Amino acid sequence: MKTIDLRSDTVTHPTPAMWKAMALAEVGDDVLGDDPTVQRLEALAAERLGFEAGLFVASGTMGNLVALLTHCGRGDEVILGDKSHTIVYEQGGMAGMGGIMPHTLLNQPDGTLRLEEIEGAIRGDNIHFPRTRLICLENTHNNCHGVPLTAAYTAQVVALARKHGLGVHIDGARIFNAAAALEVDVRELTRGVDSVTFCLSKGLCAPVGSVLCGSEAFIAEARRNRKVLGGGMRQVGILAAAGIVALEEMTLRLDADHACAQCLAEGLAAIPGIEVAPSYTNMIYFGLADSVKMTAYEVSARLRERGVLVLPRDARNFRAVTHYWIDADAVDGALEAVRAVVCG
Ligand code: TLP
Repeated sequence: MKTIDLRSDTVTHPTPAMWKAMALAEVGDDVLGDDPTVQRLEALAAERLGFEAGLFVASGTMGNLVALLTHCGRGDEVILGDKSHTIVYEQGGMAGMGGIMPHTLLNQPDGTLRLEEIEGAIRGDNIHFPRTRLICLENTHNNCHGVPLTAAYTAQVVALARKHGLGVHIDGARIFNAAAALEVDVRELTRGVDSVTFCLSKGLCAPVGSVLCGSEAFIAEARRNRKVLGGGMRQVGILAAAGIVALEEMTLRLDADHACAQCLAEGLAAIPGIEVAPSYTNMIYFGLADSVKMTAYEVSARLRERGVLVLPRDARNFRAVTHYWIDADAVDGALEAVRAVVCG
């Protein structure tokens, strides 16, 4: 039985072109600055996103943490969304590792933070207050159904940040999905911001890694912070080689994942007992109607028996994510399994 794994785009295995690139990668000691493949990836990533420099990191979580540690000192405050990955799924690393204080604002359903609420959250110069240093956005916004944030919105946040002397960081784990969905060059979505982390190991299929991009000076400091977290890797060009393929080839095909997500969302919506939220990129959030007496955990266990993996989010709701290894047949297979389990 072939498994149809829709739990996340993080489950993607390397493509044949990546295996080949990894086998042939030229490597060196990257902590000593000697790995030509890592240097190529970092330069390519910086160029693609419109920054001076890039830093290969082990994961999206590490990229975000390194960015926050580089922007902020102990006691400084960061404004970010209450549904952001950084606040929900990164162990409070900014506080634990950096003594940085999160100031959360409500994420709107479209993934944004209200501009007036951002402005209201910025601290004045007062001996009692922490110093506001940074605003963090997430694009696409995972917990807001994978919605992309527009270039126009980002520009407004950047203008606000400039007015108050703050930095802007984007958790762009899936920023190439956002660019594909909005039909813009990814640079439109990063224009004016100080740093971006994007992931190679999600929809772009590389086995490991993310890249943090910023100015030369910012990345030099970020390199120190990566080292103290144990993220200085040696002959890591083996992994960077897959990242280069991810950037050069896999960023060009994300529309196909979004089209599959639409098919899956439409098919799910047609199944009695299933309620589907709007889907914008490669994520489908769906739930069980009251008429279904099983919990989402029971449904997902029964789907697993049929070789279909989805992520239950709570007792009534699921997430499914499309990616390179999910084609039209896999979508049909998943729909057939959901129909069989939910409708009996
Ligand atoms: N997201 C994972 C889980 O952690 C939830 C997933 O399956 O979606 N930013 C965003 C927006 C993310 O979605 C993720 C991973 C990360 C950062 C962290 O990346 P990694 O897993 O590489 O540390």
